[in-house]
Amino acid sequence: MKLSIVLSTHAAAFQAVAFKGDFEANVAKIAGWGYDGVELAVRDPKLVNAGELERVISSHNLAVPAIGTGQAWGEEGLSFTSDDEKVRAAAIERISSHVPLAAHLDAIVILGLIRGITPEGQTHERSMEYLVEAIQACAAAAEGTNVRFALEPMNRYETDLIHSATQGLDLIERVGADNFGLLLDTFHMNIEEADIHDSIRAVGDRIFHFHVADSNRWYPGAGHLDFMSILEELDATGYDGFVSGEFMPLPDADTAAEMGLGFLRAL
Ligand code: LER
Ligand code: MN
Repeated sequence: MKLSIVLSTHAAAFQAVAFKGDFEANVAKIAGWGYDGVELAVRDPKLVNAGELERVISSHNLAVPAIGTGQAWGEEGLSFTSDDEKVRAAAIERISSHVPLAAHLDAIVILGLIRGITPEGQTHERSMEYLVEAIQACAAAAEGTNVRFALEPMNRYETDLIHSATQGLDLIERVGADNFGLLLDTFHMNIEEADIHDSIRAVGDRIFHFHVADSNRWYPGAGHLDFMSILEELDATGYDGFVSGEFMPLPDADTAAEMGLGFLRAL
């Protein structure tokens, strides 16, 4: 099992990003604990020095399995489903601008909060149409590259759009692109799925990436999820990607990162 943890390239407002601050020192710590990769949270690839980033990461023998993009929603309000055409276009443009960096790092591009929330006065179906169009545009922008996009079903308290694996699979049908799949996150699945195992099995080879946090969004082992059976189910799908820690920096970021890794390795 290849394990990674989320690391922001800049200070991040999203509270489940465990590591913010000094990038190189954090990469060194993550490698030192024995993680195999770092999942990068990048608000805008323009603000990232790709050469320097790659130097730091490869000097610690780490992979970058995925790039998270949600800060563009959290900090700039970019959204695939805004009622403002300019905002939708800017969101598509921003996600498309991740393709060269993702291609270089061989990383999945995550579509999480960038899908937005249905604005007042707009129907849910209109949001879904915008969402499908936006993902199709991004998928087309990555054609001819190795880059794949993974939409993350997220719990009802964060968005009204795509909560479950079933809804994610319907969206895959509507989008109709081979380079589009899902990111499953145990924290969200624990809230939304009737049965986490059935959902993992149903998504199967369309699982492009996998997030772990326990039921309380602390590190795995700190809550009541049965990670042994969850990871066995994931393995049975043939998934050979990373299992990526995205949990609260509690009781502090270093302790959470070490405890989560220790718990998962012991399994
Ligand atoms: C992002 O990966 C995620 O899981 C969301 O809960 C962000 O708010
Ligand atoms: Mn997640």
